[in-house]
Amino acid sequence: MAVPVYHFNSALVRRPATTVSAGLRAHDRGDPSYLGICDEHDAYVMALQAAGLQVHVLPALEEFPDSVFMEDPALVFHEGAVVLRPGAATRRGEAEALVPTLESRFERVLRLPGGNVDGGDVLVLPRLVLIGLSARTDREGAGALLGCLAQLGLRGAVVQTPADVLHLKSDCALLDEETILTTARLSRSGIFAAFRELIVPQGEEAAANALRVNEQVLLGREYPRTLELLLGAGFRAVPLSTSEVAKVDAGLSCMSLRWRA
Ligand code: CIR
Repeated sequence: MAVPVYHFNSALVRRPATTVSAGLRAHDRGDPSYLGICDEHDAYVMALQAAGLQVHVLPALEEFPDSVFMEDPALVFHEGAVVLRPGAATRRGEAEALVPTLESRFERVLRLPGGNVDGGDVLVLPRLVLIGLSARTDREGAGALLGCLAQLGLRGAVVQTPADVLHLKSDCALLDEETILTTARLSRSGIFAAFRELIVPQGEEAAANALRVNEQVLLGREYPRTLELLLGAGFRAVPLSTSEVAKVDAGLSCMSLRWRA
């Protein structure tokens, strides 16, 4: 049987920059505190290690406030890596900065040939990679990414990220081979019709940015009703604080690149 796509043994993370409080955000809820984000990041790294991953910690990039959200500038798979072109101008240089690290770890490192794609818009499912069009990911980039995926022997499909939602994975996470955690607004699009869907309770939409890693599901500590939902469905949920990263529109999937080496 194929290894589940949420089974990993390796991860890359990047230390938060002291400039992180200047990170991009759609609505102002106050600046996050640098030390608060460091605490959340430390706990996140420990949770990945506790789940069995070897975590390689890259140094902070002070010139890029959002660089701790290192899922956005690249994609990694067992089959190889893809260097992306983030849709926000202030984040473009994060991709180039990752190239030497990726080249030292992956035999195949492809580069998105055109358009823009943020990794947060890419959801890896058991037999398909979904690419969500959003304010950060355009049609040209999604088309170019389909080509890169094909080169790696992977199949992709393009879907729509809901309006006013930063990234596709702001609103969904794969929980197991047949189950997705998602918001009501994304569920309505029908893209997960082939799955069993667990819908996050109203008011806890940001909880959908969860992360299945091996036997555990990392979940924002701020979402008790979603925690109950996951525990009730038999998942081993690990609550982690995300209140500081949430101030710059981030959650648990954004802070690492994960793969099975
Ligand atoms: C941004 O707007 O790019 C960052 N402040 C947050 C990125 C979060 N990344 C993600 O959802 N994959």
